[in-house]
Amino acid sequence: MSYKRTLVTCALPYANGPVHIGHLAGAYIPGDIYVRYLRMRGEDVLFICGSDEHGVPITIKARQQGVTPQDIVDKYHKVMKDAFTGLGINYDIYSRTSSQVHEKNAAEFFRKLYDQEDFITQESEQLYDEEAKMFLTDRLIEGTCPKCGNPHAYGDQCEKCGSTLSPEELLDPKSKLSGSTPVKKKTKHWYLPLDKYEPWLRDWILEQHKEWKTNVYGQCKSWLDGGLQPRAVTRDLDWGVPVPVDGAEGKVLYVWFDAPIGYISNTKELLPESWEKWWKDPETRLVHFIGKDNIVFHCIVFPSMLKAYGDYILPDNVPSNEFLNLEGDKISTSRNWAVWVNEYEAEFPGCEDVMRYVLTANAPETKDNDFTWKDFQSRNNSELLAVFGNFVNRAVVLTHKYFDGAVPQNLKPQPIDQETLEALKPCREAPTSARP
Ligand code: B3M
Ligand code: ZN
Repeated sequence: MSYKRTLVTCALPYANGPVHIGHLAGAYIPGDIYVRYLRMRGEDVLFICGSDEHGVPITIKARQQGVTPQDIVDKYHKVMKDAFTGLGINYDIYSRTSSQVHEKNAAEFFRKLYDQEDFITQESEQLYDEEAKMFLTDRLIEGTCPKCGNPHAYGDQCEKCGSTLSPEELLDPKSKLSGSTPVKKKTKHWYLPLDKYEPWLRDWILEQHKEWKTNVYGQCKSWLDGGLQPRAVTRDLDWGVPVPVDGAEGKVLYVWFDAPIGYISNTKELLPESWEKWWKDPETRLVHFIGKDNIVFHCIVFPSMLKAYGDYILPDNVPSNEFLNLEGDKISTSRNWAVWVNEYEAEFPGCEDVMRYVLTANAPETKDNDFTWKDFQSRNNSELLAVFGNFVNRAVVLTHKYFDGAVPQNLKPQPIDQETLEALKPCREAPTSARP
């Protein structure tokens, strides 16, 4: 398949904290390198990102700080946007999912699937906090993990042993809002029946995309082999895109339903007239750069949504890195164990490329890697300064000393020069796609 243009997205970071080096190494620097490469080749490329401003963690943070969710996202949207700019990552647009364009677009997307009867509804009993008078989403419930005994497991996942959980499985569940023991209460939600898409997904991913990275392909295969279940796309919450149908008061779109639509909304905001060619023309190549915890949403859930909608293209590739640890320990926002990009930029002004270099040289491409300041220091001192800096310095000094500061014609090529020039010849003649 030959393509006319490439649409590159980087995962929309949650606006509940600044961006850290793990985010950079996982998705943002690889995405930016790829886009720089395409731009250098003169290809038609669009680079889309933005803040993901919905979801429960933002409401929790707002509650903790006694401010509104809007205050939180306003603050971190700016912090993240500036951090990316400081690092030389130039998105064509860095917007936000609280934008009007997005609210309208996400609601319209839901409405179309609703009208086409692509959703099913289910009434279920969910945990309710009688003190806070709120249904508790998975992340608002904390309890003991039944698999490993971690007392701080969330209603959807245990971060210690990595198990996927449901709130009912937690031992001794407590509401994170009030600390009270939640009770069960009935509520109705809309679900995307992923099981219906399973045969199609199996063919599309497992047969047609064997070239995807091993970690991405492997995760998809294990989800598919485990059997897909209908997934709720709405939540009982007052922060998010309101569900645009009757009988859905007090409900919003689930953040993982609206966030990927944000890629489309941001394209629409930037190019109100011509956005469709980037999303609906099969000659557009769509590539999502993400972290490995986002694989299922980008490879299984979002493609199913796009397929259901009808006329969207699907991602051609979804490159995802593994995790970067910090000094041997998992990076954690809640434990404040991270190198925050905004702080790094403030403390090491002008050294943005050093961080880019270290995170690229040490990229967790096939396995989790470790970032240490010792390694940062030695890569800076020995690789960038001693090897690269010295090479550039010598070349410049000697050019000044012997050739009046102008690059000389290579009048007497040595055998090594000849060999190099010969080796380069076929590259020049080959079509660009075959170049190394
Ligand atoms: N905000 C998760 C994350 O920042 C989520 C990505 C959304 S991409 C559409 O890792
Ligand atoms: Zn556990």
